[in-house]
Amino acid sequence: MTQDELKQAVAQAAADYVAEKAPAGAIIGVGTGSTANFFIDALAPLKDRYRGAVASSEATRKRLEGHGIPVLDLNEVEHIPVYVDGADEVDAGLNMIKGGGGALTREKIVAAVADIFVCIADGSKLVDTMGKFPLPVEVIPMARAHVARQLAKLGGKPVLREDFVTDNGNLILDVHGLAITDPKGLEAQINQIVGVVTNGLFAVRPANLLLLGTADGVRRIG
Ligand code: ABF
Repeated sequence: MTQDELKQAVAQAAADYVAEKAPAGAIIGVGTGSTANFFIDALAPLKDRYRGAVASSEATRKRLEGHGIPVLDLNEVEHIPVYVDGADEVDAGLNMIKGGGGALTREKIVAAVADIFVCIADGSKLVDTMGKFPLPVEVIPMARAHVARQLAKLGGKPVLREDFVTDNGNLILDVHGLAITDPKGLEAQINQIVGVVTNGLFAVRPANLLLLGTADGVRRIG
């Protein structure tokens, strides 16, 4: 199977899971990236069952609207039973690195509201120790150099993402060279740096379920 076929398989499994878990009329949280895009496509035929979706990025909002799925402002939504999103790396504890697509802040906000976080990924994303994928950190532009110095003190090598501005008008530092043995601790530590908006570690609120695409089918972990 190609990587896209693996992504499609987990996206369909996630749409089936949502149909099982989310009551009719529910609002679904929808993530960002190529795997999440396949999920949006799999959700489209069921769209009349749901009231709509909350999007974790402008790109996702456009794709949902392209399918005729209403997109709601999170401030008008009290309850999201399920949020489905991809990841750049995920470990056996369902901690994740996210933000390769730059949407980490909105993704973390929607994840915080959702009851269940379903991570969808092809098998290449499952790792023993996270950190090979550079950890994205969203920063307020005037704090870029300060935050970079503090991240270097933690042992990483921060690199400014070139020609990139987040949906929130901020910058991304991609931190290379971290071996993340304490994801929860590191997430909290980076959040303490003044000028950091969000970091791409999702460990304080990990996924509840991982649907992993493998050659043998979709593995459910969690
Ligand atoms: C988002 O999309 C991310 O947080 C992660 O950066 C990325 C994964 O993208 P893909 O599914 O294209 O690998 O979910």
